Amino acid sequence: MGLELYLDLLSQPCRAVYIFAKRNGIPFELRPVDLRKGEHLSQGFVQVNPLKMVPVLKDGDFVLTESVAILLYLTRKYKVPDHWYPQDLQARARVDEYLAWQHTTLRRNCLRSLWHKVMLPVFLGEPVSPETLAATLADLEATLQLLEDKFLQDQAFIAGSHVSLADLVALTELMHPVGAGCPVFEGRPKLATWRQHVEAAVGEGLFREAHEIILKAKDSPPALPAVKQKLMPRVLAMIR
Ligand code: GTX
Repeated sequence: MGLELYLDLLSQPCRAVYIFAKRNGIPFELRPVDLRKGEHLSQGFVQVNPLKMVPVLKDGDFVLTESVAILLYLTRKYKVPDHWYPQDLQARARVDEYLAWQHTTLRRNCLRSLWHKVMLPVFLGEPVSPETLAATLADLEATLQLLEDKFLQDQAFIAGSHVSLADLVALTELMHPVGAGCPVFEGRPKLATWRQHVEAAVGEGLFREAHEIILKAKDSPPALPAVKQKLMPRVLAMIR
């Protein structure tokens, strides 16, 4: 059996892995896992990943979780262009720096903005107080500012003049609040130009295809009560 990727493109880490594999012509079998149906909690999936999360890579008997580890595995196993994870010591360190920073900052705030603005009220039928939503969106704004000032500065891409894993991870993160209808790029010309550069480097068709689901997240039908009961504690733990 070749490479298998267990993904739901609703999830940002899954979109980064999917786009990276497709863009680099890495052959894989897609194993779709529908989070909104709770498929990641099924016995079959738990045998693959006891953490009950996507993305998961399976390469024969080797199973790997965590999107950053998966992306690095793919860059090392396949001959992908150097710019994704440059050999140059300091350019690579810039990519590592962003990948280490994003988990608890940009990713967290993008995830929270999607769930507080759209998924909790629409999909799980749980209203969010205006104060909570305002605080979430303020946190998002503060991290966007850091992305611009500290990581992007006046460069075309986070690691300099070429697109890297850092840009792919960052832009897939920003598409969460975009999917929730947040005006992430409005009044931020630097970020908007960077977005165009990253989309062009990734391929606009592939980028659009990977993000179709998140751009329609607002139209998610309400969860069935049994699914809601299973998902609710996990979602709350994830976005606290
Ligand atoms: N650090 C991990 C990575 O980068 O791979 C994080 C992976 C992760 O958070 N996966 C989420 C998951 O599988 C998907 S993204 C959030 C979508 C939540 C939808 C829940 C219905 N979460 C499933 C879970 O925790 O139940």
